[in-house]
Amino acid sequence: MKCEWALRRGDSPELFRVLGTPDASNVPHADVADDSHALMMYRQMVALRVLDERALVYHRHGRIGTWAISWGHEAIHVGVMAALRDTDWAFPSYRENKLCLLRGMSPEAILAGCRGQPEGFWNPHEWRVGSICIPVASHVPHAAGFAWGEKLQGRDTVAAVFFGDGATSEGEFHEGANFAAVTRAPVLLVCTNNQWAISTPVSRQTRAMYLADKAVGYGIPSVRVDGNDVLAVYEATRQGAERARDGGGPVFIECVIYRAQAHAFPDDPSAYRDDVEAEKARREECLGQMEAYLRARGLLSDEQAAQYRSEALASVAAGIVKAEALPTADPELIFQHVLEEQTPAMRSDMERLRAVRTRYGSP
Ligand SMILES: Cc1ncc(C[n+]2csc(CCOP(=O)(O)OP(=O)(O)O)c2C)c(N)n1
Repeated sequence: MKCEWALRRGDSPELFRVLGTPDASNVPHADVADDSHALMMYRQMVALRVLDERALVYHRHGRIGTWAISWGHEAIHVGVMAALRDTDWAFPSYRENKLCLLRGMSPEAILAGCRGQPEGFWNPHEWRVGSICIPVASHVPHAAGFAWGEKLQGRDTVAAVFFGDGATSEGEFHEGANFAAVTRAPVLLVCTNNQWAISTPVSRQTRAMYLADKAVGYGIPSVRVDGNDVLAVYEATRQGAERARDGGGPVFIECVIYRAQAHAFPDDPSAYRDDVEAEKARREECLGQMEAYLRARGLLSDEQAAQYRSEALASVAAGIVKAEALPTADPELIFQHVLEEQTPAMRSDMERLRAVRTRYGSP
């Protein structure tokens, strides 16, 4: 199954799919992933879904801070990571703070990060996952520069950078994409088009017909993929990575979904979004599609599905207990390890924090 890499779009808007129809009743032969590989991807999607569901509860308990919801984004996170080699790198935005889980990091570390504890801030070299970037699109140049550097040093590493539809309206997306194209850096520009940048719909972000069209101006081949179809995301990434590794330069992969949940906890989408649309998206979400596919092929039983869920639940439950047992972080940490030397503004902010703590007590 080949996806069509177009340098000129507009006339081929169809989404690349492997699973077939959204309810997966039309199941094609999987020439993409073997059975155990497909099951592994499903199991990873369950682990991410459970982490996300539990994070909502922990947030409401006040046990973690802001959490960027990934409900419905699992096929993109798992499909991309499963197609990379362990030596390849991923550059996440705030919504991909759980990518390290797919490389073997514990839920404890991810949850500790959401509690402001230093144990949650991983060493990028350990997991080959860059630090989370909160400023939208600011990590696209990081990925482009990193991949170019790897190429210059004769390594065949590929970098996948994750960002949303809103990020394609930011200058740093354009600088990073252009730089990657010119240097033929082995970068996969993975755009999650969930159709919302918080409360701003794509129609109010751009006049481009498709986000994939934005790659055209930079000479970057692109593909539009059904982001609810983990096998399609996997296959597009695999082909894009192979191309990039062979010196073909960057590709742009637009994964199309609909953000059926809130932007983050706390956010109330009912203020700006039609819930009928969201309800439809919830029925078509990726985990259900993969589950239907595996069941239709006789690869997944009720017992197996229940076991994957309960092992994920146990792991996340243990993770929050361990994270809560870690020492509370010193708030002054936010001023350290940012720049080699503190700027005058950082020093004065730190002094103000110290004054507040002296007056009202720690932390
Ligand atoms: C440079 C910058 N501007 C504004 C913000 C505030 N902000 C946080 S998330 C967000 C929306 C981003 O939407 P999108 O790129 O589509 O990603 P999604 O959250 O949907 O995954 C905005 C505007 C920010 N973090 N960084």
